[in-house]
Amino acid sequence: MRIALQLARGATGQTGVNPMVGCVIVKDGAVIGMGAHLKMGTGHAEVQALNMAGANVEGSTVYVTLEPCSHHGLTPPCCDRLIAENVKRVVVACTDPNPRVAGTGITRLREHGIEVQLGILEREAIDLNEKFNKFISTRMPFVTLKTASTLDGKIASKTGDSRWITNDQSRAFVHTLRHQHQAIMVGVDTVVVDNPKLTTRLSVAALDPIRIIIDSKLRTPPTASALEQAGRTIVVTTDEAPEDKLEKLLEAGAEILKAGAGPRVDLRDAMKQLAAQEIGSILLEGGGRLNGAMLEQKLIDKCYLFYAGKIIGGDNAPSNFSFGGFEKMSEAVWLDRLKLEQFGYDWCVIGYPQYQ
Ligand code: AOF
Ligand code: ZN
Repeated sequence: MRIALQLARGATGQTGVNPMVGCVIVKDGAVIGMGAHLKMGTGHAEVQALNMAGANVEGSTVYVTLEPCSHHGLTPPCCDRLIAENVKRVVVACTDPNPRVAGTGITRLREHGIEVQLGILEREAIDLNEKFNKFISTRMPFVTLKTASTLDGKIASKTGDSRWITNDQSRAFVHTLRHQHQAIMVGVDTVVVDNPKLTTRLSVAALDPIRIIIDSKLRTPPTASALEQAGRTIVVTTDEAPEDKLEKLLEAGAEILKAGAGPRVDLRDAMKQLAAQEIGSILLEGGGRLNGAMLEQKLIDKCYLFYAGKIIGGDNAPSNFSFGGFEKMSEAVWLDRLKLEQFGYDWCVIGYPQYQ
């Protein structure tokens, strides 16, 4: 199962709204097949491993990190193939939260006399697919927030200087995060001030996320760097969006998505519409006001808060979470399953917001 999990992890960032799944087939003490689900629409892990094992598979044990599917999606059910091939035993790490599967895969295998053992390395397998798990059960994207601040929570100095707060090790890791998400989202102020490319730049081959800009008044310049990059850029605005600006952005290659009647973007509705376009994971990269609004609306699932060992001060210097705030300490959002990771002299606080 550990090898199967490792195979699954190899496809990080590649599977879109599908889960990462790995499979290892063992017979008479020897590994006869291995596989992973590499990309949406292509063979599932079990099928890849069965194809490798060939004719020799009868009576074998199949280790798979997710319950074999029982439904016809883009590919036929893995269960049927396992039954047809007469495998003896299937060891499963965790059940599939997809309502179209949800235990029916395991039941079907058992009904056909296949021995099923469930729950081996279950925690690892569930955590591996935290984005898929949320998307498939709620039809909302899994949103990961990344911020880079000074120890006093500032994301720029009082004059607006922000290059750089964190070190190059931290910034390199952010590109790994971009690769792990289907989309990257920023507020229009970040586009106007920083003019970021919003692409993934790693020393190894990586996938660029879809770019999402939250922009109620369509202040995104049609010449913005983000619009010049290959792939999709979605500008999210409201029904009040000025028509002339909208036309110019469409001409510049942007897609427009309207969420809410205005004057501000309805973020929850935006998330719903993005999920309907099969965007299941989003990396939110600020600025402070968008971070604050997303937090206030309970739309952030996971945080990576990078802190450089610096204090910059400035009453008007922007903060990593800029919103009205709560009145009482007891109302604060707290982070569950908190972890601390060091990147050179920077620290990253990782956790899952718990909303009250
Ligand atoms: C498995 N093994 O390797 C994967 C599974 O559209 P399809 O046919 O690719 O089906 C996608 C669904 O199948 C996905 O939502 C999830 O429930 C399951 N993924 N199942 O047995 C795999 N990737
Ligand atoms: Zn399957």
